[in-house]
Amino acid sequence: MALKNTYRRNVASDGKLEMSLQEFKKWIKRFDLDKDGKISKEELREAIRANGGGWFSRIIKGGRGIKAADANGDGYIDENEFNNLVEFAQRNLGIRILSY
Ligand SMILES: [Ca+2]
Ligand SMILES: [Ca+2]
Repeated sequence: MALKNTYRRNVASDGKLEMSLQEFKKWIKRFDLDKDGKISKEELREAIRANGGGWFSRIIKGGRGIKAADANGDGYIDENEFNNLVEFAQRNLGIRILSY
C-alpha cells in the first residue's frame, strides 16, 4: 500500500505548525505499521527514520512524548491516548491543533 502524503502543512504567522485534529490523527495512524490500532515505540522510531526527524523526532526523544501520552503505561499509544499526544504536541512542539 502506498503511503500518500495527505496531510497539509500550514505554518501560521507566529511560526506554529497548524493542523486539524483529524489530520493529526490520520498522520499518526500512518505509522501504525502492523495495523493493530496502537503505535509502539518501534513504530515511532521507524517513523522518524522514514521522515528524517524534524519536529516529530522531538516527540520521541527520550521517549518523552510516549511517556506523556501513554496513560496506562503499556508502552503503546492507543486510540484514546492519541489525545494525550495531541496535548503534548501542542504544549511542547509548537504545533497548533485546530478543532473543527
Ligand atoms: Ca501498531
Ligand atoms: Ca498505552
